[in-house]
Amino acid sequence: MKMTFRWYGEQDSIPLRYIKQIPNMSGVVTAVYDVPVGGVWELDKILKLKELCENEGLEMQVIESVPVHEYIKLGKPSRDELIANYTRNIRNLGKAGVKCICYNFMPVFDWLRTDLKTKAKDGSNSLSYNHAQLLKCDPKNLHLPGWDESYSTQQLNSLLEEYKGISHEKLFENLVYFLNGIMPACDDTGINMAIHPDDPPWDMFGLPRIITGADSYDKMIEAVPDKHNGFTFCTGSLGAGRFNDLPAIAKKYADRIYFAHIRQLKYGGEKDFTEAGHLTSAGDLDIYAIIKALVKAGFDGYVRPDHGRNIWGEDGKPGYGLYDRALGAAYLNGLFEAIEKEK
Ligand code: DNO
Repeated sequence: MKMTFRWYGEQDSIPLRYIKQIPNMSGVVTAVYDVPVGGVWELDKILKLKELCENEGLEMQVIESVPVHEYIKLGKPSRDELIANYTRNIRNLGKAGVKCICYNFMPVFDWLRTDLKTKAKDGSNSLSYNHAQLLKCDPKNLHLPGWDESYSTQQLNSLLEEYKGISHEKLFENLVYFLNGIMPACDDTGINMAIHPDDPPWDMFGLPRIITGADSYDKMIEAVPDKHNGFTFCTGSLGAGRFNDLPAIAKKYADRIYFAHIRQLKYGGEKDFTEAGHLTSAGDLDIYAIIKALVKAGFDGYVRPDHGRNIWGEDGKPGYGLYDRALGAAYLNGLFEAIEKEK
């Protein structure tokens, strides 16, 4: 495995040098942030970003994310042009030595939480999700913490309107159409596409969510068997669905898991959860069993510690501060070393 760390580009408050100082850090996971969704990432922009990383001794082999335009998810006529742009991005990223692209296919919203600073007894804070609270929100006038409010209320309303005609099946068909359009570029460049699961893995505000567990993985492989069609195995996203057996998923799909986001959850009510420190003992996911299943099944992808708490007085980007993610990386390094040596 290769240990990596998410870095939000030059606007990130965490310097690359600090990331490099975390033991065993091979590189960062980053993106071009100043091109609107659907646009083309010019090669020189990508190379500049790569140079920044390499100057600090870090690789840039994983991109998270190249976002997918809503019109591709909706299957609108302009999708062909947008898919052609996406393909150009894949080819440019390939020229820069990128090996893996993380993306998602969630309509309108990415990950959703109801609180970004849930305080624990020890004074740390973390993200949490309360289903009853979410149900009280009006999607047409949404002010959820952390949600990237990239749409005006009017744009959001018309998007929500358009999604009324999109069933789970239709959304899945549109995903397959998209994948078939980009696979030739992946075959040529060797880039692996790694879809991120829906977070949390259930429908939101009546919008369909289709990447929710093992069944979705089976469907995707069956529809697009190309080896470059693979997964970002996110323990927190899949784990929020109590129906998911994470070690079993890790074992079954290890050869298609190109990227692993490892984090911990503490369950509350039936659908509620609070994020926690990475250790198995800190929550309800058996991180040890998950890593063991990955390693034993021959997993050889990229790993990153996922959301951390804010600790030691840090007031970092929710989920993406330095300290707790660095502790997470150290813990994961230890688990991997122990399990690999025992193999
Ligand atoms: C949240 C992240 C997601 C992820 C995207 C991938 O912390 O894991 O926002 O980057 O869903 O496209």
